[in-house]
Amino acid sequence: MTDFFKGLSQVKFEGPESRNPLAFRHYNKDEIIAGKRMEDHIRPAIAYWHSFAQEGGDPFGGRTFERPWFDKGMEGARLKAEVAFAFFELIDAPFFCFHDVDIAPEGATLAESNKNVRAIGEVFAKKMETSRTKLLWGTANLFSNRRYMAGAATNPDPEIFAYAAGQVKNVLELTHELGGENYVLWGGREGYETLLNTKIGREQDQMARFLTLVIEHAEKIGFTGQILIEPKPQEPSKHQYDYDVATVYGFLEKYGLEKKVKCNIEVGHAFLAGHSFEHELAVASSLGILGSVDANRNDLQSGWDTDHFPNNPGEMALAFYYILKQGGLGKGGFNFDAKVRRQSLDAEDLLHGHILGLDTLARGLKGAVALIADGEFDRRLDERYAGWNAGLGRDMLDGKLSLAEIAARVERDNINPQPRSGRQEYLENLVNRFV
Ligand code: XUL
Ligand code: CO
Repeated sequence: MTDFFKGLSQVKFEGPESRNPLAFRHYNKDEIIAGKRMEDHIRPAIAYWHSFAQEGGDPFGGRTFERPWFDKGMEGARLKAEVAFAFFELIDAPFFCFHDVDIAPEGATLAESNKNVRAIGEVFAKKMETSRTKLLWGTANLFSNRRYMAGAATNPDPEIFAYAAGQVKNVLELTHELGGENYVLWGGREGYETLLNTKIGREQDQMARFLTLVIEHAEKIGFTGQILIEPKPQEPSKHQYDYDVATVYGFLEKYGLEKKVKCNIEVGHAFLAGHSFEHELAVASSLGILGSVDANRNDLQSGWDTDHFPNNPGEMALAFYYILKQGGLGKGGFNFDAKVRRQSLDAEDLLHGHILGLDTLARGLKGAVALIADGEFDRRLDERYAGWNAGLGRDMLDGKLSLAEIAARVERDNINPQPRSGRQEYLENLVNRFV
């Protein structure tokens, strides 16, 4: 048992009027909304790294958090697991996510590291027999250790590719054994700092080979979860190969993997790519590769991936709009890839962060459901494109007319189109009614 959360009890829904700071005001997991429990729409997950491994450091100073499991090797890792599952219960989380190095210390060799990860995996398996918290996804950290400074799969040294493969095999198998519903590959340092020492085409071939090996192994062991790539444009490498959803799709298609892999889209990463979060979701959904979400936000002034907890229900409403339109995230969910700030020292701060995130998602979800139920938003979108449903529009789209025939039609019918208002502010007002 751990007394890390001494004095704290499970966070409950108390409604918007509640003054209890350790209650949900909007997140009501069992509320049926658009035919489904709220929790089943959101499928929220706790990120092991940010909540239990993060130390509160920044480039100007080290650790601010004092956690009784820090610097204590495997004994510390066991205590950390104890604390993590106690937290899952306090916040009533249906899912969690982890990297191998978050859960267990690295050993002197791959075999030793993997053994440590497996030992904590056994602790998880035991805990999961009685906990309701399931595994949303597992992943391997192929970016922190110095061996990966020039990338993992895209490293010029094939032995590093091989080492990374050994790490991924272990975490993929553990993810499968723990019933994980997805396996995530974030590019980490798969990118480059300078072209002066980099062969882009060669590195992308390596990356595709690595991904193919992962897919093949997943199939071999009977893993039926989603394989997800998490796009990010920069940080840590100056140029990341998984820049954004469109770039990832181009990569997948080039190597024939677009039907096997989807995207895990992170709010802050979208923003760094110069996109809005909903843009990335809309693009992914239209390409059939919207798989899961990393929920957070960036500090808008810093231009850095700050991983704050989400606090913008309007942004989340537009996100949920695209998710609901494609019928949900399926096996995906909303992983809180978010950390409390370095001054947020106390155990209860972890609860405040997640309450903020969950209440924000709940408000976003409700807003999107109301927007869709109202119908005007969708109707206006349909009306804007209605010209394509019949006549000239339909014929051009169906390839029934050549360029010359279209040109002749314009002259024959004296077509002289008049611009129409895009009604942006009208639509912004419309959305505001529901968020
Ligand atoms: C890094 C990031 C990662 C991935 C998992 O920016 O988002 O935590 O989500 O490796
Ligand atoms: Co992430």
